Amino acid sequence: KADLRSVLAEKIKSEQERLKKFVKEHGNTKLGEVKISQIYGGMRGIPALLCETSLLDPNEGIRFRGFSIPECQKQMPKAECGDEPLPEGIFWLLLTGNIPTAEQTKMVTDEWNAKAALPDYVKKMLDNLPKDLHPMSQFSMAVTSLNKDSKFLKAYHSGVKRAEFWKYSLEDGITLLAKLPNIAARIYRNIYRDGKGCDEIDKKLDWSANYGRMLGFDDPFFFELLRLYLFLHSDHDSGNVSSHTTHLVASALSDPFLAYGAGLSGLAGPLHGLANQEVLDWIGKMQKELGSKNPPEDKVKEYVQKTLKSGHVIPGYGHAVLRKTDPRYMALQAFGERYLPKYETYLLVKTIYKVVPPILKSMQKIKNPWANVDAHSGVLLRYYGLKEMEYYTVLFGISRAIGVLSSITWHRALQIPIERPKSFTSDALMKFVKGK
Ligand code: NMX
Ligand code: MLT
Repeated sequence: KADLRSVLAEKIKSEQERLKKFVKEHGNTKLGEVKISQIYGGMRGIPALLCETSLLDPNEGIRFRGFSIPECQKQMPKAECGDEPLPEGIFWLLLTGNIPTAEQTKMVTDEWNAKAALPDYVKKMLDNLPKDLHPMSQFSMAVTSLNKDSKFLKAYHSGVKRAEFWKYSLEDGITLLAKLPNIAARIYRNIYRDGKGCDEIDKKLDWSANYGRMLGFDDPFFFELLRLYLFLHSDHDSGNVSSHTTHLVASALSDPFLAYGAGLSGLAGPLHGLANQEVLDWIGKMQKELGSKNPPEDKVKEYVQKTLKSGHVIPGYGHAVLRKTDPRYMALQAFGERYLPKYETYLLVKTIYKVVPPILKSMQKIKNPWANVDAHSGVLLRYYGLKEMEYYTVLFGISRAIGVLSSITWHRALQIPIERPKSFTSDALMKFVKGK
């Protein structure tokens, strides 16, 4: 029945020794070379980051501490009447590397429930923001503002030793995760429900069910979808924009609230987390223009071609690392097949999956023609009545916090220094090439 803090402290102690030895022995081993094209190409493929929590394989997709999505679905603790992993358990897994017991997972749920309440100043700030300010801007502001009571910040200024920093970062991470559903639900109710609804935690429920309830829903199948959603988006190695931004900011020893506030701003970009909003918007426009909720394949093909011709990307398709269909897409697709197989927009998502890859494959410049997670998440939320597309990325943001806050704790435990890669001017690169 060991608790999270003591399990983690043990793991950190042994990893500190193991990794110190590893770097001492192999610190000079080369992993690759950097080409000039990579400097101009978003650093694609440059092996440069440490991420202990998950590993992304271009063909297989993500593994969380070595466990694939189906393995997590099989082995992780579930809610009483659910089949999907509890995100609280994923937090335990990402932090410690071990699959928790049901009892250990419940300890996380209980702690998050106990710490969920928002300070009055955060509530007031959210209640006074303009309703037409994007939910992601509101989300990032609320997360940033929580740094007023950061334990890490306080510890840093009171002279706590560097070796102890991770403990205070962990406390901030737990506090933040506990409060995220409350923040997110308040934003939703303020924008779409005139501020009405509950913000009280039901201590008998898990994190996802409480979030669903605070959003104003009571369907247990929707709660199950939230568990799946919040599990799937939790981590995607550390090179993606939201994780890398969070790491970069935290490497300056900014506290976890500041770091994740910045990460959320990156997640809000249309090429990253905002794509789930864009997908449903694009599908809605297609349905309107073609005059059908589930248009035939040839019409969908024409619409896709038209989108590409107008210079837009097909949202939900392609990926900087993946070279096959995202297994997160497959997990969401399996959920759709099980619970809403006849829903017309779900059927259209299936048609799009049939039509888009061959078209993108024929455009040589596109490295990955396959669907990513964002191609499927929105349609499921919509089916259960969460129809406000502009809000979708907030769910992604609640989930991604699990991974990046675990990573901050590890980076502090391993005392990874401030990130500061070298940059060049184009003239300096030309001079370098001439001198060779
Ligand atoms: N539709 C049309 N064109 C595309 C697509 C797509 N789905 N994906 C890539 N391309 C283009 C891309 O814009 C680039 O064109 P150009 O050289 O003219 O600038 C070219 O193909 C080469 O891009 P890649 O090297 O294949 O992809 P890259 O690694 O640069 O970008 C994404 C990855 C994900 C940003 C890109 O595939 C994309 O814009 N997809 C649509 C948006 C999306 O679904 N984003 C969500 C990603 C997942 N997430 O959750 O964050
Ligand atoms: C993510 O989950 O962060 C996205 O798939 C983007 C990425 O990995 O680059």
